[in-house]
Amino acid sequence: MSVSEENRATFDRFFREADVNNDGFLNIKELKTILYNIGFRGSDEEIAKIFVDLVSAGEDKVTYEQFMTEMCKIPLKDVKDSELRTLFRTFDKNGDGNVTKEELFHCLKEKQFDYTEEEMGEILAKADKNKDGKIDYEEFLSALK
Ligand SMILES: [Ca+2]
Ligand SMILES: [Ca+2]
Ligand SMILES: [Ca+2]
Repeated sequence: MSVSEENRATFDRFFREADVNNDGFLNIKELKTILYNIGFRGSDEEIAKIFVDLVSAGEDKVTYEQFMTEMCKIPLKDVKDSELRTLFRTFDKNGDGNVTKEELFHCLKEKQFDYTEEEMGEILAKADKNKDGKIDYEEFLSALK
């Protein structure tokens, strides 16, 4: 199993964003940031376990290649449904069950994703399968897969 091109681009972005000290490696704190970004809400112990799985024996940081190879083992679709719902709700500000363009833009900006208006439009268009201009929960789920 390999990371699809699309996921690779996403994880590449996550990696660069999470690598706050810019040394090209991820320490456990930086890994935690990534996992939170993809909606993982595990305990510190769970994160520590993932971290240990990722690093080579005796190392205390994750390389870019390890990260890319291993990320496919934490598929987004396996993140628990309740956690995805929580993530969905952070986008759906007014709680009506749909994420509008404005809500999506607002949330991505809030999360400091450096998307241009055009890129965000593309994300929305891609996720919005029934073309009603909004993302419902089902569309949200399939967009993450
Ligand atoms: Ca780092
Ligand atoms: Ca809404
Ligand atoms: Ca829709």
